[in-house]
Amino acid sequence: MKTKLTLIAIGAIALLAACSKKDDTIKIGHVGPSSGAIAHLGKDNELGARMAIDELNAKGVKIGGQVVKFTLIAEDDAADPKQGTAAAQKLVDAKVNGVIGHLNSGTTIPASKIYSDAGIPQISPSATNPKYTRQGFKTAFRVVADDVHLGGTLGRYAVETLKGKSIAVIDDRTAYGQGVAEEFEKAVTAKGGKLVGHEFTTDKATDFMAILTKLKASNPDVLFFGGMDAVAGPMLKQAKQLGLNVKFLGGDGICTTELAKLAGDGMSDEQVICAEAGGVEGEQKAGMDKFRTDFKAKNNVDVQVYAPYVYDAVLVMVDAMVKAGSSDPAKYLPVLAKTEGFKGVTGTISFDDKGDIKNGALTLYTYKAGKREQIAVVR
Ligand code: ABU
Repeated sequence: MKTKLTLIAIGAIALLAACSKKDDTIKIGHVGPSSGAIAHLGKDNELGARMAIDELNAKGVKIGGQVVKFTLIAEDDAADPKQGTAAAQKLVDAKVNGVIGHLNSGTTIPASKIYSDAGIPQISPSATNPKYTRQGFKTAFRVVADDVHLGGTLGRYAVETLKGKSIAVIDDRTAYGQGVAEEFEKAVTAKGGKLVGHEFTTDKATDFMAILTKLKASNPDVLFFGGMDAVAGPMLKQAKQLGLNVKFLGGDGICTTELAKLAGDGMSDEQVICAEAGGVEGEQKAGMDKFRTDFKAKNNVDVQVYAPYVYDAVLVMVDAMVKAGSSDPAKYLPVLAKTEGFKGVTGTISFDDKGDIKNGALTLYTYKAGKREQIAVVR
Protein backbone atom coordinates (compact mmCIF):
# COMPACT_ATOMS: atom_id res chain seq x y z
CA MET A 1 0.00 0.00 0.00
CA LYS A 2 2.80 2.36 1.04
CA THR A 3 4.74 1.58 -2.18
CA LYS A 4 1.64 2.31 -4.27
CA LEU A 5 1.18 5.70 -2.58
CA THR A 6 4.84 6.54 -3.08
CA LEU A 7 4.57 5.72 -6.78
CA ILE A 8 1.46 7.90 -7.12
CA ALA A 9 3.28 10.78 -5.36
CA ILE A 10 6.33 10.42 -7.60
CA GLY A 11 4.08 10.36 -10.66
CA ALA A 12 2.23 13.48 -9.51
CA ILE A 13 5.50 15.34 -8.88
CA ALA A 14 6.81 14.36 -12.34
CA LEU A 15 3.57 15.53 -13.96
CA LEU A 16 3.70 18.84 -12.08
CA ALA A 17 7.31 19.34 -13.13
CA ALA A 18 6.46 18.60 -16.76
CA CYS A 19 3.52 21.01 -16.69
CA SER A 20 5.50 23.81 -15.09
CA LYS A 21 8.53 23.32 -17.39
CA LYS A 22 9.19 26.59 -19.19
CA ASP A 23 8.70 26.45 -22.95
CA ASP A 24 12.13 27.66 -24.04
CA THR A 25 11.51 27.34 -27.78
CA ILE A 26 12.02 30.64 -29.59
CA LYS A 27 8.91 31.48 -31.56
CA ILE A 28 9.27 33.33 -34.85
CA GLY A 29 6.01 34.50 -36.38
CA HIS A 30 5.55 34.65 -40.14
CA VAL A 31 2.65 36.31 -41.93
CA GLY A 32 1.79 36.42 -45.61
CA PRO A 33 -1.11 35.53 -47.89
CA SER A 34 -1.17 31.73 -48.04
CA SER A 35 -4.69 31.94 -49.47
CA GLY A 36 -6.18 34.09 -52.23
CA ALA A 37 -4.89 35.30 -55.59
CA ILE A 38 -1.27 35.73 -54.49
CA ALA A 39 -1.05 32.61 -52.30
CA HIS A 40 1.88 31.47 -54.49
CA LEU A 41 3.83 34.49 -53.23
CA GLY A 42 2.80 34.00 -49.60
CA LYS A 43 3.93 30.37 -49.80
CA ASP A 44 7.22 31.43 -51.41
CA ASN A 45 7.86 33.71 -48.43
CA GLU A 46 6.87 31.05 -45.89
CA LEU A 47 9.18 28.48 -47.50
CA GLY A 48 12.04 30.98 -47.24
CA ALA A 49 11.34 31.34 -43.51
CA ARG A 50 11.13 27.56 -43.03
CA MET A 51 14.47 27.08 -44.77
CA ALA A 52 16.15 29.47 -42.36
CA ILE A 53 14.50 27.90 -39.29
CA ASP A 54 15.41 24.34 -40.39
CA GLU A 55 19.02 25.33 -41.00
CA LEU A 56 19.31 27.14 -37.66
CA ASN A 57 17.88 24.14 -35.79
CA ALA A 58 20.17 21.72 -37.64
CA LYS A 59 23.20 23.88 -36.88
CA GLY A 60 22.41 24.32 -33.19
CA VAL A 61 22.43 28.02 -32.27
CA LYS A 62 23.56 29.13 -28.79
CA ILE A 63 21.88 32.11 -27.16
CA GLY A 64 23.08 33.16 -23.72
CA GLY A 65 25.15 29.97 -23.46
CA GLN A 66 22.23 27.62 -24.18
CA VAL A 67 21.55 25.72 -27.41
CA VAL A 68 18.08 26.87 -28.46
CA LYS A 69 15.36 25.61 -30.80
CA PHE A 70 13.33 27.81 -33.13
CA THR A 71 9.77 27.23 -34.22
CA LEU A 72 7.88 29.03 -36.96
CA ILE A 73 4.30 30.12 -36.31
CA ALA A 74 2.85 30.86 -39.73
CA GLU A 75 -0.32 32.91 -40.16
CA ASP A 76 -2.34 33.68 -43.28
CA ASP A 77 -3.47 37.28 -43.83
CA ALA A 78 -4.86 36.67 -47.35
CA ALA A 79 -3.33 40.06 -48.35
CA ASP A 80 -6.27 41.66 -46.57
CA PRO A 81 -5.62 44.54 -44.12
CA LYS A 82 -8.29 43.35 -41.62
CA GLN A 83 -7.03 39.76 -41.66
CA GLY A 84 -3.54 41.21 -41.36
CA THR A 85 -4.27 42.93 -38.05
CA ALA A 86 -6.11 39.84 -36.76
CA ALA A 87 -3.09 37.68 -37.62
CA ALA A 88 -0.77 40.19 -35.93
CA GLN A 89 -2.84 40.13 -32.73
CA LYS A 90 -2.78 36.31 -32.78
CA LEU A 91 1.02 36.35 -32.93
CA VAL A 92 1.26 38.89 -30.13
CA ASP A 93 -1.08 36.73 -28.00
CA ALA A 94 1.12 33.71 -28.79
CA LYS A 95 4.05 35.72 -27.36
CA VAL A 96 6.26 35.33 -30.40
CA ASN A 97 9.81 36.62 -30.01
CA GLY A 98 9.77 38.35 -33.40
CA VAL A 99 7.80 38.57 -36.64
CA ILE A 100 8.86 38.22 -40.26
CA GLY A 101 6.23 39.82 -42.50
CA HIS A 102 3.88 40.78 -43.71
CA LEU A 103 4.25 40.41 -47.47
CA ASN A 104 1.98 43.27 -48.61
CA SER A 105 2.32 46.92 -47.68
CA GLY A 106 -1.46 47.05 -47.16
CA THR A 107 -1.21 44.47 -44.34
CA THR A 108 2.28 45.32 -43.05
CA ILE A 109 1.49 48.95 -42.26
CA PRO A 110 -1.62 48.43 -40.06
CA ALA A 111 -0.04 45.36 -38.39
CA SER A 112 3.11 47.33 -37.54
CA LYS A 113 1.24 49.38 -34.89
CA ILE A 114 0.19 46.16 -33.13
CA TYR A 115 3.77 44.87 -33.03
CA SER A 116 5.06 48.27 -31.97
CA ASP A 117 2.56 48.48 -29.09
CA ALA A 118 3.65 44.98 -27.99
CA GLY A 119 7.38 45.79 -28.40
CA ILE A 120 7.86 42.91 -30.84
CA PRO A 121 10.46 43.38 -33.62
CA GLN A 122 9.06 43.00 -37.14
CA ILE A 123 11.06 42.66 -40.35
CA SER A 124 9.18 42.87 -43.62
CA PRO A 125 10.95 41.07 -46.46
CA SER A 126 8.81 42.58 -49.20
CA ALA A 127 6.50 45.45 -48.19
CA THR A 128 7.84 48.43 -50.11
CA ASN A 129 5.52 51.34 -49.27
CA PRO A 130 7.78 53.96 -47.59
CA LYS A 131 5.18 54.71 -44.90
CA TYR A 132 5.93 51.39 -43.14
CA THR A 133 9.24 52.64 -41.72
CA ARG A 134 8.22 56.29 -41.47
CA GLN A 135 5.71 55.99 -38.62
CA GLY A 136 8.33 56.31 -35.90
CA PHE A 137 7.97 52.66 -34.75
CA LYS A 138 11.25 51.37 -33.32
CA THR A 139 10.14 47.77 -34.02
CA ALA A 140 9.75 48.12 -37.83
CA PHE A 141 12.51 46.95 -40.20
CA ARG A 142 12.69 46.17 -43.92
CA VAL A 143 15.35 44.29 -45.90
CA VAL A 144 14.34 45.57 -49.35
CA ALA A 145 14.39 48.94 -51.11
CA ASP A 146 11.17 50.99 -51.02
CA ASP A 147 8.70 52.28 -53.63
CA VAL A 148 10.48 55.64 -53.94
CA HIS A 149 13.45 53.72 -55.27
CA LEU A 150 11.37 51.22 -57.30
CA GLY A 151 8.92 53.66 -58.90
CA GLY A 152 11.59 56.31 -59.37
CA THR A 153 14.01 53.96 -61.12
CA LEU A 154 11.30 52.55 -63.41
CA GLY A 155 10.02 56.06 -64.25
CA ARG A 156 13.50 57.19 -65.28
CA TYR A 157 13.98 53.94 -67.21
CA ALA A 158 10.73 54.52 -69.14
CA VAL A 159 11.87 57.95 -70.31
CA GLU A 160 15.65 57.60 -70.61
CA THR A 161 16.16 54.00 -71.74
CA LEU A 162 12.87 53.00 -73.37
CA LYS A 163 12.41 56.51 -74.81
CA GLY A 164 8.68 56.27 -74.06
CA LYS A 165 6.72 59.05 -75.78
CA SER A 166 3.25 58.42 -74.32
CA ILE A 167 3.20 56.79 -70.92
CA ALA A 168 0.04 55.36 -69.36
CA VAL A 169 -0.47 54.12 -65.80
CA ILE A 170 -2.86 51.72 -64.05
CA ASP A 171 -2.83 51.01 -60.31
CA ASP A 172 -4.78 48.64 -58.11
CA ARG A 173 -5.48 51.19 -55.33
CA THR A 174 -3.63 49.15 -52.70
CA ALA A 175 -1.02 50.81 -50.47
CA TYR A 176 1.64 49.27 -52.69
CA GLY A 177 0.06 49.73 -56.15
CA GLN A 178 -0.98 53.32 -55.60
CA GLY A 179 2.31 54.28 -53.94
CA VAL A 180 4.62 52.78 -56.53
CA ALA A 181 2.54 54.26 -59.38
CA GLU A 182 2.77 57.74 -57.83
CA GLU A 183 6.56 57.45 -57.53
CA PHE A 184 6.75 56.24 -61.14
CA GLU A 185 4.74 59.25 -62.34
CA LYS A 186 6.86 61.71 -60.34
CA ALA A 187 10.03 60.36 -61.98
CA VAL A 188 8.49 60.40 -65.49
CA THR A 189 7.46 64.03 -65.02
CA ALA A 190 10.85 65.00 -63.55
CA LYS A 191 12.56 63.55 -66.64
CA GLY A 192 10.26 65.44 -69.00
CA GLY A 193 8.19 62.39 -70.00
CA LYS A 194 4.56 62.63 -71.12
CA LEU A 195 1.85 60.93 -69.05
CA VAL A 196 -1.24 60.26 -71.16
CA GLY A 197 -3.62 58.61 -68.72
CA HIS A 198 -4.05 56.94 -65.32
CA GLU A 199 -6.74 54.32 -64.76
CA PHE A 200 -7.64 52.31 -61.65
CA THR A 201 -8.49 48.72 -60.86
CA THR A 202 -8.43 46.50 -57.75
CA ASP A 203 -6.26 43.63 -56.55
CA LYS A 204 -9.18 41.25 -57.18
CA ALA A 205 -10.27 42.43 -60.64
CA THR A 206 -10.18 40.13 -63.68
CA ASP A 207 -11.67 42.28 -66.45
CA PHE A 208 -9.61 45.23 -67.67
CA MET A 209 -11.14 45.71 -71.13
CA ALA A 210 -12.85 49.02 -70.28
CA ILE A 211 -9.78 50.74 -68.79
CA LEU A 212 -7.40 49.33 -71.43
CA THR A 213 -9.73 50.51 -74.21
CA LYS A 214 -9.82 53.99 -72.64
CA LEU A 215 -6.02 54.13 -72.44
CA LYS A 216 -5.62 52.78 -75.98
CA ALA A 217 -7.32 55.91 -77.29
CA SER A 218 -4.27 57.96 -76.22
CA ASN A 219 -1.95 55.58 -78.09
CA PRO A 220 0.55 54.81 -75.31
CA ASP A 221 3.87 53.10 -76.00
CA VAL A 222 4.58 52.35 -72.32
CA LEU A 223 2.08 51.06 -69.73
CA PHE A 224 3.08 50.99 -66.06
CA PHE A 225 1.07 48.79 -63.69
CA GLY A 226 1.18 49.29 -59.92
CA GLY A 227 -0.03 45.98 -58.51
CA MET A 228 0.68 42.27 -58.28
CA ASP A 229 1.31 39.48 -60.79
CA ALA A 230 -2.14 37.87 -60.33
CA VAL A 231 -3.69 40.98 -61.91
CA ALA A 232 -0.85 41.82 -64.32
CA GLY A 233 -1.04 38.39 -66.03
CA PRO A 234 -4.67 38.65 -67.21
CA MET A 235 -4.13 42.37 -67.93
CA LEU A 236 -1.33 41.49 -70.37
CA LYS A 237 -3.56 38.91 -72.09
CA GLN A 238 -6.39 41.44 -72.51
CA ALA A 239 -4.00 44.16 -73.72
CA LYS A 240 -2.86 41.77 -76.45
CA GLN A 241 -6.47 40.97 -77.40
CA LEU A 242 -7.08 44.71 -77.82
CA GLY A 243 -3.96 45.16 -79.95
CA LEU A 244 -2.43 47.46 -77.34
CA ASN A 245 1.21 47.32 -78.31
CA VAL A 246 3.09 48.60 -75.26
CA LYS A 247 6.17 47.98 -73.17
CA PHE A 248 4.67 46.79 -69.88
CA LEU A 249 6.45 48.01 -66.73
CA GLY A 250 5.86 47.15 -63.11
CA GLY A 251 7.52 46.92 -59.71
CA ASP A 252 8.44 43.90 -57.62
CA GLY A 253 4.79 42.81 -57.29
CA ILE A 254 4.77 41.62 -60.90
CA CYS A 255 8.43 40.57 -61.03
CA THR A 256 7.79 36.90 -60.25
CA THR A 257 8.45 33.50 -61.79
CA GLU A 258 4.67 33.02 -61.95
CA LEU A 259 4.03 36.08 -64.16
CA ALA A 260 5.01 34.21 -67.31
CA LYS A 261 2.43 31.48 -66.57
CA LEU A 262 -0.26 33.98 -65.60
CA ALA A 263 0.24 36.01 -68.79
CA GLY A 264 0.60 32.98 -71.09
CA ASP A 265 0.87 34.09 -74.70
CA GLY A 266 -0.20 37.62 -73.65
CA MET A 267 3.43 38.45 -72.99
CA SER A 268 5.99 38.69 -75.78
CA ASP A 269 9.76 38.45 -75.34
CA GLU A 270 11.24 41.57 -73.68
CA GLN A 271 7.83 43.25 -73.50
CA VAL A 272 7.75 43.25 -69.69
CA ILE A 273 10.29 45.13 -67.59
CA CYS A 274 10.07 44.90 -63.83
CA ALA A 275 12.22 45.51 -60.79
CA GLU A 276 12.86 43.35 -57.73
CA ALA A 277 13.58 45.52 -54.67
CA GLY A 278 16.99 44.00 -54.03
CA GLY A 279 19.85 42.38 -55.87
CA VAL A 280 23.41 41.13 -55.81
CA GLU A 281 26.37 41.40 -58.12
CA GLY A 282 29.88 40.03 -58.42
CA GLU A 283 31.04 37.70 -55.65
CA GLN A 284 27.72 37.98 -53.79
CA LYS A 285 25.88 36.37 -56.70
CA ALA A 286 27.21 32.92 -55.79
CA GLY A 287 25.34 33.01 -52.44
CA MET A 288 22.06 33.94 -54.08
CA ASP A 289 22.50 31.31 -56.81
CA LYS A 290 23.20 28.64 -54.18
CA PHE A 291 20.10 29.67 -52.24
CA ARG A 292 17.94 29.28 -55.36
CA THR A 293 19.40 25.83 -56.09
CA ASP A 294 18.97 24.67 -52.46
CA PHE A 295 15.42 26.09 -52.36
CA LYS A 296 14.44 24.15 -55.49
CA ALA A 297 16.04 20.95 -54.17
CA LYS A 298 14.24 21.23 -50.82
CA ASN A 299 10.83 22.44 -51.97
CA ASN A 300 10.61 21.25 -55.57
CA VAL A 301 9.53 24.73 -56.71
CA ASP A 302 11.45 27.73 -57.98
CA VAL A 303 11.81 30.92 -55.94
CA GLN A 304 9.03 33.33 -56.92
CA VAL A 305 10.66 36.56 -55.77
CA TYR A 306 11.10 37.21 -52.05
CA ALA A 307 11.98 33.83 -50.43
CA PRO A 308 15.70 34.76 -50.18
CA TYR A 309 14.82 38.05 -48.47
CA VAL A 310 12.62 36.21 -45.95
CA TYR A 311 15.47 33.77 -45.31
CA ASP A 312 17.86 36.66 -44.64
CA ALA A 313 15.29 38.46 -42.47
CA VAL A 314 15.10 35.42 -40.15
CA LEU A 315 18.90 35.17 -40.00
CA VAL A 316 19.33 38.88 -39.25
CA MET A 317 16.81 38.64 -36.42
CA VAL A 318 18.50 35.57 -34.92
CA ASP A 319 21.93 37.15 -35.32
CA ALA A 320 20.72 40.04 -33.13
CA MET A 321 19.43 37.54 -30.51
CA VAL A 322 22.81 35.78 -30.47
CA LYS A 323 24.70 39.07 -30.11
CA ALA A 324 22.32 40.26 -27.36
CA GLY A 325 22.56 36.89 -25.59
CA SER A 326 18.77 36.90 -25.36
CA SER A 327 15.63 36.28 -27.38
CA ASP A 328 13.72 38.72 -25.18
CA PRO A 329 12.44 41.38 -27.63
CA ALA A 330 13.33 44.22 -25.24
CA LYS A 331 16.92 42.98 -25.08
CA TYR A 332 17.64 42.11 -28.69
CA LEU A 333 15.67 44.95 -30.36
CA PRO A 334 18.39 47.60 -29.75
CA VAL A 335 20.99 45.19 -31.16
CA LEU A 336 18.83 44.47 -34.22
CA ALA A 337 18.49 48.21 -34.84
CA LYS A 338 22.28 48.52 -34.95
CA THR A 339 22.68 45.74 -37.56
CA GLU A 340 25.66 46.70 -39.70
CA GLY A 341 27.28 44.70 -42.49
CA PHE A 342 25.34 41.44 -42.06
CA LYS A 343 26.33 39.20 -44.97
CA GLY A 344 23.19 37.54 -46.30
CA VAL A 345 22.33 35.70 -49.49
CA THR A 346 20.61 38.89 -50.70
CA GLY A 347 23.67 41.04 -50.07
CA THR A 348 24.95 43.11 -47.17
CA ILE A 349 22.29 44.23 -44.69
CA SER A 350 22.68 47.33 -42.51
CA PHE A 351 19.73 49.29 -41.11
CA ASP A 352 19.40 53.06 -41.11
CA ASP A 353 17.76 54.99 -38.26
CA LYS A 354 14.27 54.31 -39.67
CA GLY A 355 14.82 50.54 -39.95
CA ASP A 356 15.29 50.61 -43.72
CA ILE A 357 18.07 48.79 -45.50
CA LYS A 358 21.02 51.10 -46.24
CA ASN A 359 22.07 51.45 -49.87
CA GLY A 360 19.38 49.02 -51.10
CA ALA A 361 19.74 47.68 -54.63
CA LEU A 362 17.18 46.97 -57.33
CA THR A 363 17.36 44.37 -60.06
CA LEU A 364 15.74 45.09 -63.39
CA TYR A 365 14.40 42.03 -65.22
CA THR A 366 12.68 41.19 -68.45
CA TYR A 367 11.14 37.91 -69.66
CA LYS A 368 12.29 35.85 -72.62
CA ALA A 369 10.61 32.58 -73.63
CA GLY A 370 8.69 32.71 -70.35
CA LYS A 371 11.82 33.01 -68.23
CA ARG A 372 12.87 35.96 -66.09
CA GLU A 373 16.20 37.37 -67.28
CA GLN A 374 18.28 39.93 -65.44
CA ILE A 375 18.96 43.24 -67.19
CA ALA A 376 20.94 45.05 -64.51
CA VAL A 377 21.44 45.66 -60.79
CA VAL A 378 21.06 49.35 -59.97
CA ARG A 379 21.46 51.43 -56.81
N1 ABU B 1 6.39 45.22 -52.81
C1 ABU B 1 5.45 44.51 -53.58
C2 ABU B 1 4.62 43.55 -52.86
C3 ABU B 1 4.36 43.81 -51.50
C4 ABU B 1 3.81 45.16 -51.18
O1 ABU B 1 4.59 46.08 -50.94
O2 ABU B 1 2.60 45.31 -51.11
